[in-house]
Amino acid sequence: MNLTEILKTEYGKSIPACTNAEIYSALLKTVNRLAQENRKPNEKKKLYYISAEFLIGRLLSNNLINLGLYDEVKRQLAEHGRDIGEIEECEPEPSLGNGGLGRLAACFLDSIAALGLNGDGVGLNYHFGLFRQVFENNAQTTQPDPWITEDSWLIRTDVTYPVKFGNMEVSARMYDILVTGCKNRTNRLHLFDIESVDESVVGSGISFDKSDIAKNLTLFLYPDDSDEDGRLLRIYQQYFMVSCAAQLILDEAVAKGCRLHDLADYAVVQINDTHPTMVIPELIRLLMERGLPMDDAIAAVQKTCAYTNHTILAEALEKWPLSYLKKAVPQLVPIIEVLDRRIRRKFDDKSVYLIDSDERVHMAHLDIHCCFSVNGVASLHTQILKETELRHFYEIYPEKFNNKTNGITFRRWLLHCNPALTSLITSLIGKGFMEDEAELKRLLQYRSNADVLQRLLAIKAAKKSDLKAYLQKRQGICINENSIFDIQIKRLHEYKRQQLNALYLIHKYLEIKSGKKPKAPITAIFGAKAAPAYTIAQDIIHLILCLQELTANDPEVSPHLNVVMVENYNVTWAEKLIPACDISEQISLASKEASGTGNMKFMLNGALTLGTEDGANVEIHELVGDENIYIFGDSSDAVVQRYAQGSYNAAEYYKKNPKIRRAVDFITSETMLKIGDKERLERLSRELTTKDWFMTFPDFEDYIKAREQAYADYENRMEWAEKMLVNIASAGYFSSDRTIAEYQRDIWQLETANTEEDM
Ligand code: 26Q
Repeated sequence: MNLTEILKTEYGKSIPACTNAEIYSALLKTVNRLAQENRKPNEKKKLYYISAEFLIGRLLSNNLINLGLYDEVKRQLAEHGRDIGEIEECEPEPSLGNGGLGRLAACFLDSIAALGLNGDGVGLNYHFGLFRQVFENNAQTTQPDPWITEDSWLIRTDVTYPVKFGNMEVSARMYDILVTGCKNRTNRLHLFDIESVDESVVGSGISFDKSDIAKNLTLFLYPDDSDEDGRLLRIYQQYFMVSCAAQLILDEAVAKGCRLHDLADYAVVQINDTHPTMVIPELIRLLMERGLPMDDAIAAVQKTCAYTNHTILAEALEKWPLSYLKKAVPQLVPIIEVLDRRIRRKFDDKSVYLIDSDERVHMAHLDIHCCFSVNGVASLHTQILKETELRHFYEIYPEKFNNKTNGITFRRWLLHCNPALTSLITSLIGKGFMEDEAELKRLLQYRSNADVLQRLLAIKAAKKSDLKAYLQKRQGICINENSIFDIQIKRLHEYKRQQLNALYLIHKYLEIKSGKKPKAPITAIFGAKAAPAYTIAQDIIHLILCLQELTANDPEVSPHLNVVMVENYNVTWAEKLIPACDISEQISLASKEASGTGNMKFMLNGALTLGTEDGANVEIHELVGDENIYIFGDSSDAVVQRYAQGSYNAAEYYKKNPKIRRAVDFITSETMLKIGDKERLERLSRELTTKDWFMTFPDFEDYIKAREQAYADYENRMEWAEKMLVNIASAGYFSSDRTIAEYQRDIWQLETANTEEDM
């Protein structure tokens, strides 16, 4: 590829004469042209990965890497004094996801294409994404986050479908984003939109007329823990998405000669959490409309659909009032009722019915009965599903349950975000690990090689100084690059326990004020968006922002401890934060985090995990061993038991433990009330002392101990570097290429050129 030539044709200008935006635009067009020229194999069977979220991040560099052009483009730019990093900054990041589940879907698309599998994503084209987070007066405010600019990766197709609701019909159009694989293969992410969408119905912030579905359907992605009036709209969105998906699936299958009975030979549908569940009754309905008897339609769909569960939090399992479904999608209700009646006849157990006694439809139940595969996303998570949460279903369908431990794409989370580390690894063990991630283990031979360990530390130090510069530029915040970078970045949720981290920081602040200074200075960094209607989550953000102000302005404290919260945390931020991290905070209440995937990205980039035995932390622990991770807190068994007995009493811990009391009392101290909002701080303090539903108090002392141990170990730089190396070397298992190979082997069974050799 010759950039000079491309720019000459496009603008009649040389590289130095073009603006960053012009270069970005030309590269985008070139990448899309090359990707479209790639092989378009039309294998018989195809995977449809349906998801309400695809948190794809910026695409330029990722696509250049996948097409094998990145180094070349970077070199040509550099020859003319241009920096590819600055070109990247022109790209707006689409915020088409809340967090882990959406990012997982994006990593999976990357790996599906990389492994040469015939699989496309199906989702929605939210014009304003989730929301853009802006801090004002130490609180989160929300703005629309438009990302569809003139130079967009979206390609308008001529595929359109009608979608009928109870009271109206809309017209859908399909837009595509190309998904580049590394072996000359291009898959697609299909994002459906309504033709009648109207961006002008958005008022101030992210408020808009929720009733005018034909205009607002694809404006915003709903935050988890959504408010009541958004819930009906969420059903409209879900049905719109799956009706388009179902029509696409049937059209493509029929075009390849499918007889409807044999749908499963042409399509496999992966249902990403319960959000796309209505694809099941919709496919049944459409098959019947095309002439299949109901029994045959149900049988065909059952052989086609597979379901992934991403949560054990009861409150996050979707249950839609039947009355909502009757209003929005009346055509599905008779089908759901028939399925429910059959289940009632077959099983004498209320806990597995589709429709409960309050007339609510349990979407997960519909998935488990009507899919041929049900999987959890980490080994502990799958075990908890089998033994507790979905026990009754596991007894009925043991053969359906399987585990697929999550993974991350190394192309974005190592090659792209940490080129220096990538080239160190390559210089030591070659490029083989890019194809076979297990080869990373070969790094272990260098665990006592002082030169290698020094280079590892130097790369980390360089990434820390890059982050310092970026934070200065973006937020005008100055951090000390010689401090320990201790980072917690993820959606804000009580079960993830950002409040536990904050309590530690208060504890540390109070120690410093009383003269006990830490050996090395500490920079505690947070990044998190919170659902606007989730009050306590907003209060926790407020607490963190107050601590940021407090530590920054106290000359006695700031040389030793700083708290920083990045604004509008997203994939782009993650790419800067993760390579710079020393300590990765993975401190959810054991049993609550299904897997976590940030934990894997940190590990791969040489951060050490400070975490509970939860989600994939358990597997990280097994892989690196006790010496190379900091594990604390109650086990998931103990937690499950404590919930079952209803025996937890936060007030008692508060009363009996002076460390807890001092830290909690500080939240509503004079010092804090001078900075923060009384109502917010008091509500948060009350929540902790009277409820503490996610049990921060029982883990507090152990957490302090583990964190102090990590900070003490950090002092011995060579031993620390060895721990870093062991983490990197052990991260191969968490490649999403491995995860996708398992989905392919156990669930999808798509034909590949050389199926035997691949596995
Ligand atoms: C539901 C109903 C109404 C509105 C919103 C929602 C909703 C939206 C998003 C419910 C859940 C989500 C997102 C869940 C999620 O991100 N789960 C995470 O999935 C990751 C990938 O498997 C895991 O690693 C995380 O542990 C899990 O929390």
